[in-house]
Amino acid sequence: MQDLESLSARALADIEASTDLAALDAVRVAVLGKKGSLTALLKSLGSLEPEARRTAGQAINGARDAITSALEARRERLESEALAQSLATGAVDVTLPGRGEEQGGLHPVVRTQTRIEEIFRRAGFEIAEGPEVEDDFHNFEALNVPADHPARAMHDTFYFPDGRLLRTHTSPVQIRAMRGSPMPLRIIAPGRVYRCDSDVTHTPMFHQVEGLVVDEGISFANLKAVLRHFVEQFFEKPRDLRFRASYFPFTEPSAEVDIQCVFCDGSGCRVCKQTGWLEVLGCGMVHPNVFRACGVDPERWQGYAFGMGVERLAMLRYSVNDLRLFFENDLRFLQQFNRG
Ligand code: 2U9
Repeated sequence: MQDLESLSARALADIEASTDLAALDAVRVAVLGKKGSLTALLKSLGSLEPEARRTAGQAINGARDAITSALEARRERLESEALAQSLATGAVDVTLPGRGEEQGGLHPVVRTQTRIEEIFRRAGFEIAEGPEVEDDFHNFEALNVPADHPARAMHDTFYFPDGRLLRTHTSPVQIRAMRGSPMPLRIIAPGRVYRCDSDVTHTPMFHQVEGLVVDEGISFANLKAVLRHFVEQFFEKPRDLRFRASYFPFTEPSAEVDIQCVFCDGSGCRVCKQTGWLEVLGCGMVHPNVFRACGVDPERWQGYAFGMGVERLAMLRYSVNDLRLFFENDLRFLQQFNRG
């Protein structure tokens, strides 16, 4: 009985002295656990006479109830203290101003591509898309690029082991459109193209917008009018255009198009290398062999086509002097295109 009194007095004192839930639980285990001090007393009852066992048993049970309710009361107290403290330290001042959010923006190349698309859409063109993984027929054969043409060499084209390839221009989109829909046709084909080429002015992936118009009685004059309109819209001022004879396998005749320099208006500057002209486009009349490869009668239908590099136009529009800036994704560069 003496043991019981001192044991329960110590237990109650330890409970009161516990300052956190872990310490309190340690007290519970030390007293009421399987190997606890009170449990040991209960086990020792077996050696007593029945009368003494009953009296001692009642006393021990009474002590256990007192300790259990003391544990429970202390636990509630500690829990409410912990809650109060976490509310006090973790309080959120809802009246503080927010941290603000950075708004994302479109990449300058995408902005330029969309700008080009919109100009042609307003002029009555539809936007056509196609796969970036192409086959030899749509990327070369149907475009009158003979098997021994330098553009087919391994160093220009990314080939897959099965003979397919990454399109080197968006022209296969127009081939698919000509083969898949009735004439007339007035489409532009924007998108990524790939060439096995990488230096200061070339990246293995870049963006093109190509255009194709097929109708009866189409002439080079229609091509010139559309390109003049496009250049004026894109640079927001009328520009002189210069057509230099050139060669593409898929157009005949073909031309490269220069515009009056947008920085010096033609008087000569660093950007136009003192020539007064900037090369921005290639174009021509669709070659009869291309029509034939698409099952379109070249006696009845005529067409013009053109192509432009989106990165090149973005550089001119935004005065960017290094192509590689578009591909480094440095936020300090990119954020300049999304202010205001
Ligand atoms: C079909 C028939 C003809 C597309 C054309 C160009 C001229 C051209 C270059 C400009 C700079 C590519 O981005 S660039 O490297 N493109 O000069 N592209 S005519 O001619 C076609 C296309 C499809 C069925």
